[in-house]
Amino acid sequence: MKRKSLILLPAILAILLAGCAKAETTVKESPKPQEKKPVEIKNDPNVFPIYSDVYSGGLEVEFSHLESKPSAKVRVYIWEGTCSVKKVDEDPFAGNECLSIVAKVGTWFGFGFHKVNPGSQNMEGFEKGHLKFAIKAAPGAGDVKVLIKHSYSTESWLNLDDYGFKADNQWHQISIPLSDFIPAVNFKDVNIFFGMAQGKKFVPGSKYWLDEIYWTKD
Ligand SMILES: [Ca+2]
Repeated sequence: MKRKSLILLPAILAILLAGCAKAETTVKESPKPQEKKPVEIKNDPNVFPIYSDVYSGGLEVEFSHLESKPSAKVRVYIWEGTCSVKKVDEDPFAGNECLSIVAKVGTWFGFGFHKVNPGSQNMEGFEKGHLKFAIKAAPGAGDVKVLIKHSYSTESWLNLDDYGFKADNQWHQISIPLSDFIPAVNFKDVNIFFGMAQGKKFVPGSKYWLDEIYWTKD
């Protein structure tokens, strides 16, 4: 009798282990309910928010395709209708909302936060600072580059590959020294605070999310 039990033991263990393994693979997280959390608004003289629902102290922004704010000092333009830009509340990097960007079919896409009324801003004091933002990209999305436009018509672009961009469906906080932009930014006369376009490779339908875009003094 004892001998029979010993022979059966490995078989029983195998069945138990198989049961455990199966249980692990079928576990699913239940979806979290969407709820608006109160956001503690921060104010930091070293942070100039371009798009944020966490930091105050920025300029009024109008998304020209979504709303009309005649008093706005910054206007988001979608260049030649090449993408959609929407405010969404799913999985923001911080606060309660972020931007969802989807490239349309075509050969390129881009959009930017343009200074308006008037079309120029003196940003002296940010020479040693950073352009900071969080970006998430769906797997398969093309790479992207970012723009600061200054001196009325000078465009300084930087490809994000060197700054931690990955199309892996995860948020990545990017921090670019403002002194890295070439040609060097003329801080007295900034016309576009932040622009984004496809980098080396355009993939129609690429999906991106952006959140918490700031210029910082440090
Ligand atoms: Ca946010």
